[in-house]
Amino acid sequence: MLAKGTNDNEPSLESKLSGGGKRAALTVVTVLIGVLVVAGSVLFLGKNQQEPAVLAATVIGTASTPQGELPHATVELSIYPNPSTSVPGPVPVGSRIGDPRSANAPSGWPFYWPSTSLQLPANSLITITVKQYDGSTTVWNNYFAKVHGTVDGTAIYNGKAQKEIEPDNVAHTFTIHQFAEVTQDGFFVSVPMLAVPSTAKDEANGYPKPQEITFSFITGGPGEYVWNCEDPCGNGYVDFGGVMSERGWMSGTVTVV
Ligand SMILES: [Cu+2]
Repeated sequence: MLAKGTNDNEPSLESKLSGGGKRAALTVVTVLIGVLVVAGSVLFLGKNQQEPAVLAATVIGTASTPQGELPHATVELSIYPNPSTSVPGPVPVGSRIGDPRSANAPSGWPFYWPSTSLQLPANSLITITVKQYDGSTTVWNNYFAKVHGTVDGTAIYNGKAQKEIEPDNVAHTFTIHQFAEVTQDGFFVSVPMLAVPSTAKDEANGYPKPQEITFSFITGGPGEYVWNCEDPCGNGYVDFGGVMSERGWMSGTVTVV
């Protein structure tokens, strides 16, 4: 019975070959699918991890500075607590695929707008004006509640020059924090962004009246730098994960040309 059954069940050479052929074909198809998935993911992630469109400073003339008469350029930024119909916010990047926070993260993540990729002219006075619409997150270190690296050590908060703000009134910071490469000029600027009071009511655009922060600094020679928010507005490890490390939201590049 066993022998008969075995013989009966023994596949013919032809079917063995076709079975093996099927398996081989299946293996090839499986590998091909894998290759396509990986290639597709690389393309997708690469496309989606590109920096946001560059926001170039507008040269408006010259200005007298402690370093003499220099070209003067301005940049206008906003910080929003969440996207809206009027402010769509950054496009989610591929790195968040599979992240358990991805389902609800983008809508509740604050972001700099319209871009986190800034381009500034070299050896120039740069004035950045920020309309800040977000609430506070207390900084871990009061160093980041102070103004560093601006022309006179101050930033202007709603028309008033200040060297620092209350640590628990910091919403975010704009900090060009990267240690310069040996071929680049040193470049460190850090300005705390004043928070909107928690009692502030939303206006017609869905956001409260913003705080206006203006600060000026002088660029050196050409170079590639990185800026980051240093106020722990994210999640994960000491609240520096999530949005804090996300290009397009709370970190970006400063290219001096
Ligand atoms: Cu932040």
